[in-house]
Amino acid sequence: MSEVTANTEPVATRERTVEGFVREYLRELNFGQGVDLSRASVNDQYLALARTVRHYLMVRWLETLRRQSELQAKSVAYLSAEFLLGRQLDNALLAADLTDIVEEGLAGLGISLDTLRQAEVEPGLGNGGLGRLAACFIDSLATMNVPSIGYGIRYEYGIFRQTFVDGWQVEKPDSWLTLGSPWEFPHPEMAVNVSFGGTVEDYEDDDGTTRKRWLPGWSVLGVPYNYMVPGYGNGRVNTLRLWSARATRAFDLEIFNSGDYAQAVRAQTFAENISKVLYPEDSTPQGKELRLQQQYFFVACSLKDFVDQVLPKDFDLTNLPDRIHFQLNDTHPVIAIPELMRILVDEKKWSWDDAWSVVRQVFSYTCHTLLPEALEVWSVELLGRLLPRHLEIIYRINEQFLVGLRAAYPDDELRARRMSIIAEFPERGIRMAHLATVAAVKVNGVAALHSQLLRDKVLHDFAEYYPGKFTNVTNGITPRRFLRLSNPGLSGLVTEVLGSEKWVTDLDELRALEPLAEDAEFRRRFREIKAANKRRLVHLLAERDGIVLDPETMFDVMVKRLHEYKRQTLKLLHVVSLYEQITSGALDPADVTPRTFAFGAKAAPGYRMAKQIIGLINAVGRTVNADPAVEGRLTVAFPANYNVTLAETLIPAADLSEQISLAGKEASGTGNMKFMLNGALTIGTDDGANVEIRELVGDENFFLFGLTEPEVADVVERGYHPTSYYETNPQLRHALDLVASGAFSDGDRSVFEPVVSNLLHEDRFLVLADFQAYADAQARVDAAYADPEAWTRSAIINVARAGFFSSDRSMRDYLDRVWHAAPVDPSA
Ligand code: 26W
Repeated sequence: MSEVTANTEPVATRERTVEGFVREYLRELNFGQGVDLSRASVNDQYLALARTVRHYLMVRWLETLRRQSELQAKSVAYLSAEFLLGRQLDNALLAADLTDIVEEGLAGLGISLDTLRQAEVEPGLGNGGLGRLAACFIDSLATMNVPSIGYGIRYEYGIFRQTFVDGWQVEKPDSWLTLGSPWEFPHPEMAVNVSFGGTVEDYEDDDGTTRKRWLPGWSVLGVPYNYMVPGYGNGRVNTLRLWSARATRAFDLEIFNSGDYAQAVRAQTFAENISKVLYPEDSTPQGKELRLQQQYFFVACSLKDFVDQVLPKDFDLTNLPDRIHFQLNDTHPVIAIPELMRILVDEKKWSWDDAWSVVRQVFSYTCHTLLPEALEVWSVELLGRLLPRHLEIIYRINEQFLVGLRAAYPDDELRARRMSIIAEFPERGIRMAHLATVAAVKVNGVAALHSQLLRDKVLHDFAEYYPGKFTNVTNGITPRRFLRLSNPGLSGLVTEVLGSEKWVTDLDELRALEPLAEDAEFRRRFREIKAANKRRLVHLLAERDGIVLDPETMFDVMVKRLHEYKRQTLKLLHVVSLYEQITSGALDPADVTPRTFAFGAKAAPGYRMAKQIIGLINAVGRTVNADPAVEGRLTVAFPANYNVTLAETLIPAADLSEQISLAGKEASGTGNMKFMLNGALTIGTDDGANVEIRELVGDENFFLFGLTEPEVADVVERGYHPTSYYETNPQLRHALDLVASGAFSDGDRSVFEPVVSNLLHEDRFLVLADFQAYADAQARVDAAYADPEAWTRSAIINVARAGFFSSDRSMRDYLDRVWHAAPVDPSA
């Protein structure tokens, strides 16, 4: 067979052998990467491998696309400003079932697969929970054969790389694209135009109706970059389509016409800025113009793409609700609502009412927060300047909404003002959560407690007005990445004792492990795996950060964004308190369980208190780790730049999972689920999905502490005085005094004064109120850890009952409760 004909056949069906792979790989290295093996750098080897693997998935991708356009089944479009994907190689190998072949083939060439794995720079296109959730969801949708597409932004720079200088966070750009990004498929020929600014005018159309015409001021191009989203073990490959901004041809023409070359180039840069960088703010919107540009940019690209490219040419848009559901991941894509109105009314010339009746059937909105300051409000001035037609449309939606509202609640102007899409104070602004709620088919929270609080508090008026619109879908995590790939030891054991890998797509299968909690030999193996995972982490941190840890200690881990409501300071105060007690002689070090207190957290660059807290954690670590008085007992580890890649080694190594947010503030948490699935026990408040974790494992397998949400509300209502806790609790006082004394800042009392004084005089998140309860719970942890058999039994029960937290289950819930769509038959 000649090379030419051979290449027209699907690689996947032909070359699934070690020899076949090696042939493909060398071809890619030589002809794709342009090097021969003897001269190939690790990056060359990695890029060639990635491209080879993606060839194996290509046939399935094309097949999925073909079937999708044939079937025209109801689909889901997940609109999200963030997809925090993590590394792609391992997941692609798993999905293509190629890991063994590739490992063997590479070994034969003297290449270690593991070395190539480490060469991948993770695409960090998200801040934290919300972005990682989106990545888990598209993995589940592909694995469950749900016709779906993810739409987002291809940021040139993802979440910043965190470094520490003298213990303080310093941000470095995340240039994840510089060494090449083999997983993306750019399609410049499919670019779409997106407009901004300008004015709106009235005109009369042919049949005499007065219509609106948007005369934009400027526009940019959105270039789609497609990414494969391979399902596990089902041959399906879905698409993630991320948009990159380019200057339009108009800018190029300006270069010729105006003769002002520099000005034209500046215009180009201006356009391309839109997808330049991910905003690193998590939960405090800054109201920046560029951010609104990003939001409209990706949403407008996505809707246009769906309507003009994905739908068949002759599609009757009145049938849109049977064909698609757009899921809005928080308020970031909510501008899609007026955009679809604009398309239908202005471009397709529909009546307002016809358009509204379709629009209100195709969007649903997921809220991911309970912090009032995290709900986006765009100033009318800004929105009107950038999107004048959309502002008009929003006004009209609001008018119509308020008419209905006033009819339902006559003489309740206060309610109308509370619920209006337009806020009047502190300036006129568009409340994006209200707009979303008015237009959405369903509004969901992300854990049972969170959804309850949305109904009872944050969106109470709306829940009353629209009964039936509100629902819950508890978050989930993909078992592929967060157990099967990240914890080979435990995965292997589970597969062995369950007799198959069915659990990878049906995580409830883990229930069958439960009786083995009583089996001493199983416990021994389970413990040995945890110990090996701890050694693996110790090795990684030594190499990556020069951190020296003792794998024999308890690994007590808190990893998540740095935010006051998450209360990293609570854990830190406990460390300081233990340190203070030992060094003052109040506590015999021999009575202290040897522990490694690990932190991982990025702070938003503009969040001063969060950066102070990072400085303090590092300062405490420096002092504690150097003090012989606590050697072998207390160690603080704070590796910089916590990301998905680090999580994959850190989480499987944890003994104790810290989920200690102030009750009523953490919407769900998903890290909590990852730890549970990997056999860590949780110390946590009654918050977010912790509530559901505890319900599943029982009080005896969970270290609960702290005020409950109603208690918090009560304390705040009656007036909270943190100093009273300081005055009446000597351990707490000593710990705070030690920080205030400058013990961790070379005697300089001013360095951490802002943290101490905030805790003493404000303490918005009731750290001091929960301190004693937390310390008591930690004492219970110590007692439990002292009995390894009982601890292991609890850990096994945690794993066995984690099935509920599979993102496959979350997807089933969305399909049933929100999307009213179903998987397609993979064989059809
Ligand atoms: C800058 C504006 C802004 C506002 C809110 C940016 C990002 C947000 C997100 C909603 C913050 C976020 O990631 N929330 C987290 O979402 C996770 C997934 O549902 C939950 O598990 C976390 O509890 C929640 O904090």
